[in-house]
Amino acid sequence: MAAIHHRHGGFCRELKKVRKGPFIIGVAGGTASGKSSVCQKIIEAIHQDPSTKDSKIVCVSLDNMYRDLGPDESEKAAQGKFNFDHPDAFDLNLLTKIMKDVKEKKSTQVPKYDYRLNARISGEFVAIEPSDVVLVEGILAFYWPELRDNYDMKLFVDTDADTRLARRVRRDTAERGRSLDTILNQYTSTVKPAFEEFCLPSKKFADVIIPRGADNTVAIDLIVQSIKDVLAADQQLSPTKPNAHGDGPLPP
Ligand code: UZR
Ligand code: MG
Repeated sequence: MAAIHHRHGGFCRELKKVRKGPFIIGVAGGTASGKSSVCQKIIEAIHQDPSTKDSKIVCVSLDNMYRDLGPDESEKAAQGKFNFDHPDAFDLNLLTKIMKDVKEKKSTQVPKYDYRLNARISGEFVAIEPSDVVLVEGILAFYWPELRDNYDMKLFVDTDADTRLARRVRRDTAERGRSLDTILNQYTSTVKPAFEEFCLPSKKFADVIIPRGADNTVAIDLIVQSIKDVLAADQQLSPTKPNAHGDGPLPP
């Protein structure tokens, strides 16, 4: 975090920790805890505030980072028997590459994913442009140290398991074309055990735990305020970048 000091009546800037790339926020939590909604609310709040509306903020979802499955695995997935909640289901190479691009403020591409087919949509990508703030959300966003170590802030969305299961049932029937039976089988056989084995232990890495997810407007407001503080500090420390009001850089 940057600290700005006045010395000898002049303007002296002292950088305690230099952060060259974007401000990266990891957002973890169990399935259907409200991770995407929390990210959406943060993005909306930053866009709505006149002082930060021109800042670039983007969300990268680990849901798009599942690896391609082999024929046997695809067959299992179609029957609701493939474990998508295990770290092995993800493409760690892709994750690492996207993280590297994001950190270096390079444009990058994230594959599109189809939950109905349990597969990436071949040749279709979402472009991620260089941004000032990057949210990285997913059940296992804190799991791999090589990913976790990039975050400047870590949020864990902590919603009760019964609330999450109720939401998951609604979402998977409405949006992912699943039967109630498949959802409940998958939940008890893989989703819940993997949550307890891989996701829940990663809560200890969180800086902020958000109970009740996106309903927790007080927590979201506090987080948004600290992101605005970071953007304002970056603005003052970046001599070439005009701020949201179009003002020039500060005098040396
Ligand atoms: P969130 N998932 C699928 O259901 N199908 C897929 O093809 C890929 C992922 C599920 C995954 C996990 N588990 O629980 C959930 N299963 O998506 C993570 N089974 O997404 O964090 O939005 O709930
Ligand atoms: Mg999600």
